[in-house]
Amino acid sequence: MQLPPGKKVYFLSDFHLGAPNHEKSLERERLIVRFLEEVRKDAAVIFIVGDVFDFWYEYKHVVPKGYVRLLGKWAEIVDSGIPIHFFVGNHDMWMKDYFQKELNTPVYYEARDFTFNNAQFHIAHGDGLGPGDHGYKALKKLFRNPIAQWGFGILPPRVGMGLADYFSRKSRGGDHGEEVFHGADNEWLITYSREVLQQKKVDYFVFGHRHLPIDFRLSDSSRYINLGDWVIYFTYAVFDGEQLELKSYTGMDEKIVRG
Ligand SMILES: [Mn+2]
Repeated sequence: MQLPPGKKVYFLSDFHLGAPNHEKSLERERLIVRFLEEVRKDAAVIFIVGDVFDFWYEYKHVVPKGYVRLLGKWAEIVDSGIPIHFFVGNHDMWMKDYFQKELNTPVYYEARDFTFNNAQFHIAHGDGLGPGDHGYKALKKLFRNPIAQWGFGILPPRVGMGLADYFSRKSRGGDHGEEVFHGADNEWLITYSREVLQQKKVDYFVFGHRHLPIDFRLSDSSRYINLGDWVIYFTYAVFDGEQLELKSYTGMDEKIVRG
């Protein structure tokens, strides 16, 4: 896609709405909505790169309560002609067709490549990529299994959502502590990006999941961007057709890991 002059591509991820409680989540939701309202002025496309919700499960006729401000703004933006692309995260992979039908939003479960003005983007939430983490990869397989999903779906929502709440709390280790950069050789998504680079040209790898904003130079022509989160850092990436920049909406730019 060729961007019209002055138009930009925005990327953001890891809102974890619903956590840690309704009040705190609502505060972040309002901020996200404000951000989206600002960027729609010059956005050509918006990528939402997973973990929008701390937990999401769609029943056949029922979706989780809440999040109406975000979903309303989302619909408004898409209806105005700005596409929003959604990559599911490990916290909200249990999507069915609500986002596609109600919000006219493509939903991706795997990494995907996009081209804007000759720049190649490789985008994914980032969970389960790279070496190791075999326990999680097995769990993800189970979560993606249609029979397991069906089994969960026939539980009464009170039981299902209760279970989900328990597990999503557990998977966060109780709370979102501040993450630290483990070094280029120990960051799985850097390892993964380097492997992909052996096979094809990618200018920007864009992931979420890590909850740490990272802008890391992989080679002269390739960078790994981690979008951070909207829990602590409120970070997003913006591509203006030539340059990609990682920034914090709340002025926490000095927290971005640059390497
Ligand atoms: Mn996350």
